[in-house]
Amino acid sequence: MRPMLPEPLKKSYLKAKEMIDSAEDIKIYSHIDCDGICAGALLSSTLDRQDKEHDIEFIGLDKLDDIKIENQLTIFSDLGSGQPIDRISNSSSQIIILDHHPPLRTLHYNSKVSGKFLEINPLFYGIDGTSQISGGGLSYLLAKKFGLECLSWIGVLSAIGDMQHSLHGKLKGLNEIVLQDSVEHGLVHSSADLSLYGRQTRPLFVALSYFGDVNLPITNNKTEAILCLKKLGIAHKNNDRYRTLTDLTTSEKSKLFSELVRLLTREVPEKYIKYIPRLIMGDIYEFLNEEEYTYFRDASEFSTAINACTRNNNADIALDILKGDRLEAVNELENLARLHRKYLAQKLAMIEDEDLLASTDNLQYFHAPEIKNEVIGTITGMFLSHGDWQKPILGFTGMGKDDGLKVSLRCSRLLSYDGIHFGHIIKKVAEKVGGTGGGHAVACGAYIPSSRQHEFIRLFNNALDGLI
Ligand SMILES: [Mn+2]
Repeated sequence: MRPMLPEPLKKSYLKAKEMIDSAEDIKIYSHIDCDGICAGALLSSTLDRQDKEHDIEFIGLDKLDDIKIENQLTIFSDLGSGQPIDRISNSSSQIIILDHHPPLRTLHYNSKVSGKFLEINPLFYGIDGTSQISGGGLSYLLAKKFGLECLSWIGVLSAIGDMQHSLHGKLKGLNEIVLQDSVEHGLVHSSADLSLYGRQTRPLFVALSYFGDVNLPITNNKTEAILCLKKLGIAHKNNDRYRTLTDLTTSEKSKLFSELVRLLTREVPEKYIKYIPRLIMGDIYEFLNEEEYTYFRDASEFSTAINACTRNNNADIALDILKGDRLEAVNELENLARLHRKYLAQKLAMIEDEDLLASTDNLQYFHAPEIKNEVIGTITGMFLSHGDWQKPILGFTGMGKDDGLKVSLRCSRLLSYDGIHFGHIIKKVAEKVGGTGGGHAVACGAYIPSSRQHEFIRLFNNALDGLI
């Protein structure tokens, strides 16, 4: 069944459309991550089609305090709900907030500043913002009011970039409206399939060797991955070209599925066995207007490419690509992605060579101040397969000028399937040491004072007693 927008949410969208229709000078602030860039691209494309003059800027949450509201209408997307926007706005300007993060204000605030201030947040209506709708999804629902269903694929991409599918292996809730629109318009194909990362661009044996939720014989071992395929009678090359996951026939995929189940069953403790299929099967989302064997074709790979831009402060390249301005942007993106991969590989090697990984009873961690704080999460996630998959891994780095630390946590999805939500735990522990934190069950982070790092590790370890 098609999910429906709650009536009051529909009214809010109508109101947002009216505010845009009557504005001449518009500024968009959107969050600088994959979801935020998709949200910004959706809004900017929508305004372009209405011939509305506008500026767009991608910012981190820490920069929101510094902005001045000067335009007739300012739209905040994928951020704003958690910030005191009402305090920086002035009486002559109008504000729209489209955000799915926990709100500071109540719905009631909208009516107090009637006509000037509109905050759209699914949490006002009891709709979960981590698995039911992304920031980009909220922006798409506005684009839809202007009849722009042709942009729905960007809403799908934003949801994948925001990991909205991670717990259930598929898009749920209001995300399904976005998905159905994109399927009906021939933009997206979605099906249940093997969910190894890199289905369009990575040789299959490479994709297999990156399997990191559980340490298998094939993990970080390309030779073993090729042998595994040989044993199953699955060719790893097609003439001169390496085959990718998307090249496999249905029967080859089911052979590979059974083999992965067998390998995993041997490796994981009893309590995780029931979650194994969820680890290797899930819905995949393919963009039908994109060329095959490029990373634009697959939603997960596309979102990684966008993240490579945001982590290197090049949101504009990603914006151009999403808005269809591909000529130069694709080359720039490729350069950036190459540099990005090289940087990640160097830093992974450094953590290994310098033996930085330490562990306590319930967790493992490394402290690497030379790693850029924008990529500490990516590197922590990649290092998981080099450590003990049964414990979460925390990566610490410095914050540059001030003396705080940024910490990112990653863990095997099996831990979250079993009910642990690290985003909630890290928030509590960070607050105990005077920091802030939060995020997803399997990918989250915090900012803490440097002087309290050891206390943070000790408290975190204690918080996991009996859970791991
Ligand atoms: Mn978001």
